[in-house]
Amino acid sequence: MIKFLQGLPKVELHAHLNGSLNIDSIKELAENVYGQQSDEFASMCERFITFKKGSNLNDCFQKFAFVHELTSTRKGLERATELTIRDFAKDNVMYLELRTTPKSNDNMTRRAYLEVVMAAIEKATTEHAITVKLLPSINRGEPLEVAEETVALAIELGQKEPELIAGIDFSGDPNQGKFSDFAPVLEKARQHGLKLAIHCAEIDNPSEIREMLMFGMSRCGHGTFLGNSGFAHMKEQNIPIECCLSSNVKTGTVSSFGSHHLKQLFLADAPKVLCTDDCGVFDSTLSEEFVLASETFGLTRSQCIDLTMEAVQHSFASPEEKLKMKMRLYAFTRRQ
Ligand code: 6MZ
Repeated sequence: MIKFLQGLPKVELHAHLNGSLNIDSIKELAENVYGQQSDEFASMCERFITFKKGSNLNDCFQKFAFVHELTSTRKGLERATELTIRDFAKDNVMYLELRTTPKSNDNMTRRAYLEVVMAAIEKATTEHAITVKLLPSINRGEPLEVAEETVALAIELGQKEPELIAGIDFSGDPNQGKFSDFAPVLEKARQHGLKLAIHCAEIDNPSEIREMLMFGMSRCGHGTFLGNSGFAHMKEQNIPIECCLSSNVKTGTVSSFGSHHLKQLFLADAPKVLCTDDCGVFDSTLSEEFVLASETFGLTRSQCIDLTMEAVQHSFASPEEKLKMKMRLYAFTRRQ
């Protein structure tokens, strides 16, 4: 089963750039770009992927600062993007939607941040058999003006490169910021044809969950606390839940793999996709997430193929790109 899942051409729809760099690539990046090679750095890498029992979302959010330092220069960001794409391609991911929060610092404006990532995606996709789309992220912990700048850039750059910029991600620490403050800027993005992937119900916040469901979205990140009525609503609206098993269990929002809501979604025949979230931080790969799901819930090969087909369907790819992915999946299935 493991070999089958590694070979399966996969679709990753929920991956944060700075959370997706795996530990070997972090070391490679640090060495290539910054000449970093100390024992202290190696022990920082170990701490980065270690989640003690009882860890929570807050522990997870503190980890991002480590990679953010390495991607705070143009060169670092460019290499990190290339390495991340290379690693997904190595895991036989044929289609990747990468999210990232544009950041400004002494080295780069938010515009430059996005331009560096876009150029790196173009380069990496000529070197690897993978299609990549970009979703600029709004970090709900940052001021509204930052979100407005991000959306304005996504609209402008998306008009120049519509095949590359597919939508907007709304993410960040769910204990920070209010969704209602960001709803108008998200609506603006939607009016301009950008799809919305919204982190919703990652924590139990019933009034915000209600607001988000009324607002609507193209895909729902996590959906952990949606409950039965929320799942029914998502099914009715054909909105898939992006399920991230290792992420949810390691951050303690779900107590065990066996109690993950992926099971409920299967039983309810509700739309769902399997994703990694931050495969670097959570020390996983998409293949490993499939292995986890198949071992925990007894998924068959054919259910894993169906799950991938669902991901193709719910991706922000064009009809032609979807057709190509389906052909690749059929070809793989015939070889089994
Ligand atoms: C919410 C998350 C997240 O944007 O710097 N991020 N937001 N929930 C999660 N579940 C664990 N995992 C990652 O990638 C890292 C950023 O993505 C968001 C956070 O804002 C984090 O700082 P980028 O590439």
